[in-house]
Amino acid sequence: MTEQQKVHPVSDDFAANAWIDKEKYQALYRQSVDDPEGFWADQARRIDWIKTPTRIKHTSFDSHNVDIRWFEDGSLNASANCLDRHLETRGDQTAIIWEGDDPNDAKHITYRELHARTCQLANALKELGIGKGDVVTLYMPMIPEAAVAMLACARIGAVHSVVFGGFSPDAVAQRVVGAKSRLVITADESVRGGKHVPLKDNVDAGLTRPGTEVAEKVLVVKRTGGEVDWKEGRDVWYHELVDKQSTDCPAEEMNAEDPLFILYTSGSTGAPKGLKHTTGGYLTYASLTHQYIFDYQDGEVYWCTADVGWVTGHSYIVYGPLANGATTLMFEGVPSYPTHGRMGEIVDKHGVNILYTAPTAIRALMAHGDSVMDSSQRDSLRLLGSVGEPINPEAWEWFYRVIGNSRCPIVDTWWQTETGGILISPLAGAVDLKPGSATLPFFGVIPGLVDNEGNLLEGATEGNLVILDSWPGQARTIWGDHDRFIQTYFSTYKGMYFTGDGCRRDEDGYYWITGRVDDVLNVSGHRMGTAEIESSLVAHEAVAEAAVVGFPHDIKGQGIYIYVTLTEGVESSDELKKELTQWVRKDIGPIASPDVIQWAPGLPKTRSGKIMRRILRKIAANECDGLGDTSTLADPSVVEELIEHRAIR
Ligand code: 6R9
Repeated sequence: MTEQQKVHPVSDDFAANAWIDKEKYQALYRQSVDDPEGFWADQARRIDWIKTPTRIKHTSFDSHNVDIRWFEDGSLNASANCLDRHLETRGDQTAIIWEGDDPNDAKHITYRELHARTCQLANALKELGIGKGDVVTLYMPMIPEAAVAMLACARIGAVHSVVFGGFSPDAVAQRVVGAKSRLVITADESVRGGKHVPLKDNVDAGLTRPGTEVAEKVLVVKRTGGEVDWKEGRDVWYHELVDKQSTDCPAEEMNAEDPLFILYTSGSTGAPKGLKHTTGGYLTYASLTHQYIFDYQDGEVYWCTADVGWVTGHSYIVYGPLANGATTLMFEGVPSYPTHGRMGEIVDKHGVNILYTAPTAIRALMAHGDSVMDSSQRDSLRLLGSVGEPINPEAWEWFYRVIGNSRCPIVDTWWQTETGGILISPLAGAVDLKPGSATLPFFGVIPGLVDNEGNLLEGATEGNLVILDSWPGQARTIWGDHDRFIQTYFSTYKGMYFTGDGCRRDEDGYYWITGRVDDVLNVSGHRMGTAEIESSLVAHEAVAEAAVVGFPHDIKGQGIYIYVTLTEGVESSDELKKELTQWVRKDIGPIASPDVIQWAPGLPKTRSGKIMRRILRKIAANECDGLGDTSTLADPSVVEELIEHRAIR
């Protein structure tokens, strides 16, 4: 039997205690698609509403008028749902376990403390003049203050826009300008793998760019005590302003469709786009998926290894778990520090029951052999999860056997920044697992596969993954650019949400995501647009033209392969390669570091001047035999030249 055919059936023991078993899954899924209004009206009761919604679903994917509203006459506050409503029943329970980069650094924060700290920051934000509808940019380490900042914004109706702490000053600037953000919250430095990253310096550098004057204040958490420059009148120490505030702050009443946050993500063209998520539908969906997909049981310790800078951190470190009164673990560091056994050691130290991580992390550990897990037992684990990119069956089996001691089901969860929460995933008590498949849709989700003309395909087949109707967690628009939202997601295939992913469906109706079919790369689970990297490169004076493609990479999933045509008169050299590598790292961030740069005297183009990426992808993957039809090329000899000088790995 090949790995792909292997099935791990639902364990009876697991199903007996799970929230959802086979029967319940079938019945609820049916109801969710036959009667979405009734289903979601029921599910919305998990949330504390100030005004209970009566209008449940008002959604249209019509490309002339994309309009998505859920629970639109309801009102609530997300922070009150994550904090206040737990105070009576679980005020003294740990809400956040914080594990520092240094293994000797850890903290437990109860719901009562988290509530108090959130109120204090919320009051401080008000003192800084921030109120309902204002956008606050967070550029923070993985410290509890990051969650506090998100919740404090939500409490007063401000909209947070989190920028991943690994991004560059320019990325911060771009997002501050794009969202007209009035305040930036950051820290002096972050600490990862023993190294310090100068977050405040990066903010300072970013805020020299034109248009960033909108950011009137910068609130700075003292994390390391490292030296920082100070701009009087603009910069404020977090502890000086926040510690003196009252621990009481009423939660603002928000309409269900008021924005909760913006999160920027990469697409196939142009600059990153800020997806807008709203309050009622997002929170309902994050909370429901967290409970059922991770089968979260009261009192368990749950750990998602993502960063709050990504959507996974929003939905499954902060909002989903806290809305459910869970104990959520937040890890500041990296899984390889101080040793490769760290992940397992954290599981033992805090008695983690549910571990949600990424294939790239699993493959990195796997490369060190089974013995990397010798320093831990991991007996507390009950369920494992994977997210961010397709998980290859070998990595799946290793995750299952070595990390999970062959005891724990794995949920391979497919979703996107745009979807707000998980759309395709097994429920471990209900769905037999096939390594490498995200299996079946969650409640209310109707996936479809279409050919390139947009015809819906039936049965076992392969095609482009679309979603046929709305779900409450869906992004409502691109901040400030609804036309781009429609153009990007609803015009390729009329009347359907296009995910950008390719997918196969097997004879059991299981979905197997095959990866992006657009010009988006997925490097170590991080999304990146080839266009972003290209526009960074051509801004360098030595570069006349650049084309970026992905290639298969053992650990990262995809690596970044760059073809560069130099400006007339510029000599190629290894130094120049290093310089271009640094250029991109500085411009976008270290996650965009090129793996391979190849000098290209010319790029393969059609007669109309379009770069034929298909050919560049093949050459990068060392698949030079099956290049397919090159007859439409303006100059086919370019291809020979590129093959001859390709970077052999
Ligand atoms: C949550 C998140 C979204 C893209 C998505 C797809 C890939 C995510 C996956 C997966 C296969 C999975 N992706 N989960 N591919 N199997 N379980 O990662 O959001 O950063 O927006 O990336 O990631 O290609 O389109 P985001």
